[in-house]
Amino acid sequence: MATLLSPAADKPVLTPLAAQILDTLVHRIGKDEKAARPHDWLAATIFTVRNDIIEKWMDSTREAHAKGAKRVYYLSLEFLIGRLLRDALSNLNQTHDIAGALKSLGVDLATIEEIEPDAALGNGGLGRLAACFMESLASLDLPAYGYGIRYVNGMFRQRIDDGFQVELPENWLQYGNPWEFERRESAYFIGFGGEVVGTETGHVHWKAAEGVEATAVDTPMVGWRGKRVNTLRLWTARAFDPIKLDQFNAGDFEGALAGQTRAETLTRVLYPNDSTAAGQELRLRQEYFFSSASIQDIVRRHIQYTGDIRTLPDKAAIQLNDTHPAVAVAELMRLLVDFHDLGFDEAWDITRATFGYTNHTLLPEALESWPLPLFERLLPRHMQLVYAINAKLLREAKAKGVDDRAIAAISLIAEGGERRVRMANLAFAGSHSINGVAALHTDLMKKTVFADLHALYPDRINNKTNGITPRRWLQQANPGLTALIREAIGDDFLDDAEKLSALDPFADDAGFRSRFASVKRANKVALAQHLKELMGIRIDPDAMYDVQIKRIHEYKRQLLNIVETVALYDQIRSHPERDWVPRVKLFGGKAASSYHNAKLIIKLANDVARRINADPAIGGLLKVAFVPNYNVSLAEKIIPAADLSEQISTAGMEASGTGNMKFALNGALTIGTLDGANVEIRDRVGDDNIVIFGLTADEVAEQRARGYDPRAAIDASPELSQALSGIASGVFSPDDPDRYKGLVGGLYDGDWFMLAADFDAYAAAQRQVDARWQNHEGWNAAAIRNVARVGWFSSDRTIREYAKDIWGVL
Ligand code: B1H
Repeated sequence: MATLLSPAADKPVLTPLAAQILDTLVHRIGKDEKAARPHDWLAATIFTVRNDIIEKWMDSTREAHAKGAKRVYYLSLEFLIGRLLRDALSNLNQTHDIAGALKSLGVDLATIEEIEPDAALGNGGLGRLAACFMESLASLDLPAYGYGIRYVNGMFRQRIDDGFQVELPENWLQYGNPWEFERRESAYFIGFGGEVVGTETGHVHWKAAEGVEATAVDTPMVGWRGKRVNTLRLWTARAFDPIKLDQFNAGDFEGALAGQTRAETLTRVLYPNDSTAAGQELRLRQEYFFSSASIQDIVRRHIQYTGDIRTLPDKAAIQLNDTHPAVAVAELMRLLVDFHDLGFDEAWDITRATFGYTNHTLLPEALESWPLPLFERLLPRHMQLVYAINAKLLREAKAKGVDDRAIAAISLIAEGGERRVRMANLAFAGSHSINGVAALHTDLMKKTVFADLHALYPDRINNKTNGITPRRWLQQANPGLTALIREAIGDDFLDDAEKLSALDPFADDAGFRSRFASVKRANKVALAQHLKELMGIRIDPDAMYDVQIKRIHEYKRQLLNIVETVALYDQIRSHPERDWVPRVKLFGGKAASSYHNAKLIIKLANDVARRINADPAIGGLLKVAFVPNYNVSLAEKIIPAADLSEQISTAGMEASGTGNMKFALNGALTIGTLDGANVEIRDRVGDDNIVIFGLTADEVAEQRARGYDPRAAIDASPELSQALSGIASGVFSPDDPDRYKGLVGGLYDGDWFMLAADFDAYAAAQRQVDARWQNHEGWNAAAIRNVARVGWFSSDRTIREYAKDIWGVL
């Protein structure tokens, strides 16, 4: 090392930080400067930054312990983290120093940041929300743990082959993961199957037939300004007795390793469904595996700190991220009753005081329920407890005069047909707080899925409108805009996003508008460059960037956007003399591998893009692109460059949406329905700064009840009829003219998502968007007002509300 630090004639002296990175490269990675590849530099940089983080991490843990603080536990089957290096550097205010140190070593920080793999342990909004929450919990200095699964293969990588989605495994751990710490000492036995037996003491005991070991793997979660570092604890499965020595010695290598393989299967892969319950046995095993490990860990920590299980609700708040961890309710009951000798009623009070449950969807196909025989076979003791909980619940309801219909709706067991365990009802019954994720969604929860439970427990349902972390989604993703805002209003907004409101008057300042427009344009140029490299497409930064990026789902209505694109294409061809606004339509998103229509919609977007982009008659007025492999890192590039944000779900179906918030914060205007958090975005930015169209949730419900006739709606709209018949007749799929017959036929036959009902309103709204775009000053003023007025959608605000109203930690 001494030679490296000494001023050689041709080498500048290294700063201590640069020397540290180099030392890490040599002694941890085992490479010298010459042999080091970008991944080696990335690892060396992360290991170096980590040292600082570890110290803050230990401080945070010690402090919470010393204070006897109540801890928040966020249980989630998904954490869609993305990359961590830029986030950690930015939150620690080390970006400048590390960039400088690397530069002196001939390494470009941005280049190595770009090769860090995304931790994509989630599907979409639900998983990303969990990641934003982890960041905000640390930023607000709240002691908290995230609990989940360390999937070896997270979200699949999407390739587009000839317009079709192909799913490939994403091996995010292939170069190792310098952020994680395996904790072999924190390991728990997780049982499955077997039977429940009585003991001499009158207790019952679950004798599991098989078991795996859950081992903790910890990742530090750094808060803003490095205030606090919390733990994301992900469980990995290993065979309890990895190599059975006797079998091994007898030469049965395969048999000896079979248990290991079976155990590892548990944490191998994330189910790639968004908004649909998977229903397979492996999924229930995953759910129980991570719920049990987490609850055992929480109870162990509590006993270690206090020695008294009865005070658990004073020291632990456990939040269930949807029903995926709902079996944790039964698991805590099992530990309290079977291992801590509490009576059932006392255990139930403790359980309910400890848990909160967040509902994220009303879609019937997403509401988890498990066939009773499967649940009983895998978790016989939990089945008994579910029955006991149900008996208590239904007795309470009966005593309050609830009628038989409502009793059936409240029951944890769905009768009629195959009997099933209803996880949402279990989560509701086992929690003192049940929250929705946007005002409209919470309102609909009370009126629909939980109507009867709500009538019985009217104080439990509450709203917590989602939020996003402004560190990742403004400061890090959009440094240009961040710098401009700092110049205008100072730094207060960096610590409190609601202070962005000070930017409001700048919408009337022509000089500021012009600088704002320059920042947006620079972001568009950068995106154009990226997409050229990524997919060979050329897009004009002076065109309007009109973006719909999110999971592909019929209720999100990418099809409405594509069909309108086709209609616009027809219009431009018929009326080339009109003053059309040049548009680039960007689509991105993954379809669940088994979701046929979603995959067909991807192919249609690609078919439409190919045809339109190759048509010289369009003269560059319209460009369409489907960006492959949409993920968190791509979102960070696309959102700052967007002009128009497409949030066009059928009203009543998108619980909240969070992409809508990210776009508005980056100065895109929203075209959207009155769905999810769009409603609250409109309330804050004002009617003049958003384009709202279409049926309301009430009107959707009304039309469906009345018997909605899509054929009539289609026939009434010449534009829609023409676009649909073009698509159905193979104009965009000459190689397979019938490809979209079924998809279009489905609209005529049912159109559950009300595409036809909303089409004309949507097309008209798009022409209104065009008109607004023609007035550049007006557009930029509205965009600035969006930035200034959506600070409330910071996840800091959301977490503060959870902390006060649900967890009792603020
Ligand atoms: C949301 C899901 C979801 N809601 C089942 N529900 C899943 C359901 O693998 N599964 O079985 C996975 C995910 N995800 C989303 O949550 C909502 O659709 C969004 O509107 C909302 O913004 C987001 C965060 O609350």
